[in-house]
Parts: sequence; structure tokens; C-alpha cells
Amino acid sequence: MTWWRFGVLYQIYPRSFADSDGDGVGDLAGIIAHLDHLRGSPRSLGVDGLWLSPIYPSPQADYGYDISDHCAVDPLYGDLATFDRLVAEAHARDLRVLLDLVPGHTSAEHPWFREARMSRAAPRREWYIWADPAPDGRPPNNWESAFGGPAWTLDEATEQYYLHSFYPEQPDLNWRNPAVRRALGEVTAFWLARGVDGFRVDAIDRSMKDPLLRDNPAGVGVAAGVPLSPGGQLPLWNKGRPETLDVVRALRQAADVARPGTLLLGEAYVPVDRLGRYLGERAGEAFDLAFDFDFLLSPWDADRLRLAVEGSEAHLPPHAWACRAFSNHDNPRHATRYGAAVNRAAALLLLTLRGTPVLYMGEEIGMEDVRLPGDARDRAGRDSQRTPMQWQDIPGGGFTAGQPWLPVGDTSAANVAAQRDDPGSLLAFYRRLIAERHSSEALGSGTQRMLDTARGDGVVAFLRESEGERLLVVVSCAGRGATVDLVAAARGRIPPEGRVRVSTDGDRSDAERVSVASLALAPNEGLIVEL
Ligand code: TEU
Repeated sequence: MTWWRFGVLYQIYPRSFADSDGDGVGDLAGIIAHLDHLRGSPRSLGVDGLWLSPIYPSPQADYGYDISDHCAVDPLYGDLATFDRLVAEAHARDLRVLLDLVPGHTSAEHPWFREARMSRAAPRREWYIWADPAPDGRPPNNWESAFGGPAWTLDEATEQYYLHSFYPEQPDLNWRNPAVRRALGEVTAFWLARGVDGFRVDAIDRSMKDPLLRDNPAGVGVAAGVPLSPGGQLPLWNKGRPETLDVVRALRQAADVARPGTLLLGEAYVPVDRLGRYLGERAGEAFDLAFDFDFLLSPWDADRLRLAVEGSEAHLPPHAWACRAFSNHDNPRHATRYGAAVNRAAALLLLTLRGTPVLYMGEEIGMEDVRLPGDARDRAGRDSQRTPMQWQDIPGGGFTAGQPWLPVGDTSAANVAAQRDDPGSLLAFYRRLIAERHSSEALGSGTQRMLDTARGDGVVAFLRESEGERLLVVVSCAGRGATVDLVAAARGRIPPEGRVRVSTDGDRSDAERVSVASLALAPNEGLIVEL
């Protein structure tokens, strides 16, 4: 089985992971110095791969998602030699490295766009998407940027609007132009030649737009889970277009030519029943994985989580494999959304489900969103979940010796140093779950079957089975104790008793025998039971 099916991925937001030179911003040398946290020592988490949010030269209007040079490292973070050292050090620990590939747009400062905006006849004009103003001078249509406001900005000099799905500083590339496909293919090859193992591919659902530039309708009466634009519009014509599969195929081909087996993990904010479009009809044709945002955006509610999990199992094409995270750099942290009381149960759920789990830096120590005193840095309001990694309980959190670019949260309990050697810590619990996942065939690759627990019980329960191993996972999402009959929920398919393998509840001992016909659960308890 491929490494990423068994594997656990870990997202690093480079600005905020570790600062080696005291400028208050994280950097590659800082990451290298902390690789042991991830893998390679007995106290490591034990993850299999890391994903770095963008490290390329950038004016930082969208903190690196506005790239001005795809084939270099921003001096804030280091240089190519340091990057090569990072890859070597990671590989020496058997830790894979994924970069963030941003195919949909560049920075407005990118030489391609500077050239494109020089004149209507500029050779690279058609690398971006231009349109004449409407007869009344307004934008060509009503499309909205994902961050709010019109998705069009007038270029005064050439008197045409350019399209930007995100900030005006991020003009959209024109993926209908073969030269753009080639250029991004070359970017992929550049980094694969430096040894990277794959890419997380940014905002793929925005890469294709209606060539007629038709107006979007208002999002009235649409199904829950379909994300609307900030102004309430249904992004029918500028997002999730069927032609997007061509873009993914082009990236796949470029990656395979440079290095077969490259992992491509796509980001598409679409309901899970539409993810298949990005995964192709056959394995190896498109993305290997695509984030399940129904899961990430679900509240801590048993019925909703069950639906999200079963939705992905049922809707993904048979060759595909789910990919789930509870937190990332774009959304409030789950410790804050759900409350710290459920951190362990959430970890147990994420790390026992069939599919590749992705951790967001800091969740393993229970980091929470940090409320900022005014002065936001990110215009889209995402600073709170991007604050520095908390290594130690000292000023600067062990992240920096200087002034951190964003304030450091409460480090009194949530810090790596305090938790690393404490067997009762959240960090130790994550380490344990990852180790279980690696050593258990049922958890790594076994089948999954949800038990039909009663609605309102507040319990998610499922079987993970492989030849010779049968595990029952039970997670209570209820803030009160509950007693459930899982034999009935399994329609009699399981024995009435089992043995505890892992529990979120310190009061239970490993190998304790429990009745699953009448299982008494503590509030927000999670359990792995061997049947
Ligand atoms: O995000 C894509 C995306 O759809 C975001 O608009 C997302 O919906 C929003 O941030 C949720 O708050 C990716 C990156 O993850 C994000 O950081 C970038 O800003 C964006 O693309 C543009 O590159």
C-alpha cells in the first residue's frame, strides 16, 4: 500500500512554526531544528509527511498564497540550499515533504503578470483573464471574490478588468491557455527534481471559469453544505466547473513525468458528493486525495459527523480514499470551535477513520485560537488560527527570541516541552494513536462500517476490520454520560464484550473488559475496543 494511505500528514504554516533568526517570522532553519518533534526520535509524534504552506517569494498580501517567483524561497524563510537541507533531513527521518502548489493565480508582482498588464498585445496577456468593462463601465459580470467584493479589478492603463478569485493582488491564471499549463508543469518538475514527494494543490475548484462569463444567480434555497460567496451568491459559473478535471489531469501528467508516484492532495471547497470530479475515474488519473470539507466544517455533533463520514465513503469513487482534517490555517481551530474538552475524542476519531488524516500544527498540544487585540494582519480574518507554535512556556513561546509577527497564545499548558515527556498529555495521546494506526492493519487499511446508533444518542461508532483484526471505535459527542447498546446498533454482528485498546478516559485501563451491549461512556469519551 502507498505510504500516504497508512500515513498521517502534518501541516506546517511556515511563518508560525519556528523562528531561527529572531526576526519574529518562522523560517526553514527553524523547521529543520524541530523535525524531531515530527519524526525520528522516540518522543516524536510519528507523522509520515509534512505539508508546508507556501515558502516562495511573495509580497505576502495573502501570506505566501500570492507567489511572485515559483522556483525560489522567500528570503524571509531561507534559500534553496536550506530547503535542500530540509528535504534531506526530513528524508533521513523517513518523513515525506509536500509543498503547496498554487496553480490558480499568481501575485500581481509576478513577472508574468507585470508583462501581461503592459499592453493588450503583450505576449503574456492571455496568461491571465481579461475582459472589457460593461457598457456602463462596471465589471464584466457579478462574480464575487472568495474574500468579498467584486472578483474584477480595472487595470487603468489597458482599460480592461482582470479576474481575481481572491485578493486583487492575486490575478487568476488562464488555465485554458496551454502555455499556462506548461509553465505550471515546469514548476512541478522543478521541485520534484529537488526531491519533494508531492504537493497540496491550492484552491483547485477556482481554476476554471465559464468562458461566456455568465452572471451567478443568488444562492436561494440551495442545499446545506454548498458554500456561497460572501455576498450570498451561488458561485455556479466561476467555481467547481466540470472542466477542472482537465486542470488536475494536466498537473498529474506533469508530476508523473517528473516523478511517478508523486502525491497530489487537492483543496476544493465543495460538498463531498462533488469531490469525485477531482479524483478521476481511475486511480492515478487525477488527485490521489482531496480534503473532505464536509467533515472539517461539521459541528461536534454525532449525527452530523456520521453523515460526513458516511457521505465520503458513499460518494467517493471506489478507487479513492478519503482525506480529513479538523483544522487548518483558514478556519478556526477545532479546539476552539468544539471546546478543549473534546480534544482527545476528536483526535481519536480523526486518527481511527478510514482515510488519510491531516493534522494542523499545534492541535497535538491543544492550541486554541488566539483572539487578537485589534490590528489584524490577514484581511480575511484568519490570524487567530495562525499564531505561533507553542514550544515552551516562556515569553515568545520558544517560537522566537524576537517580537513574534502574531501574538503567542496561552503557553501555560499548551506547549511541547511540558507535554513531550508526560504520558498523560494530549501530545502523548496523539503519539499513541498514530502508533496504533501504524501498527494496526484494521486501522490502517481495513474496511469501515458505521453502526446504526440511535439518532440523538450522541455517539459515533464504527467497525474497522481486516483479516484477523476487528476493532470497534466509539466516540461520544455528548457532554453528558450515556449508556449505549452497540450490539443492537450492529444488528447483532458483534460479540457482547470486548477489550479496551485505547481510551480518552484516564480512569480506564488498557485491556479492561467492557460490555459493548451496555457500554457506559463518560462525557466526550472515545474508545478503541478490540472485539
Ligand atoms: O483557500 C481556498 C479557499 O477557498 C479559501 O477562500 C477559503 O474558503 C477561506 O480561506 C476560508 O476562510 C486557499 C488557501 O488555503 C488560502 O489560505 C488562500 O488564501 C487561498 O487559497 C488563495 O490562495
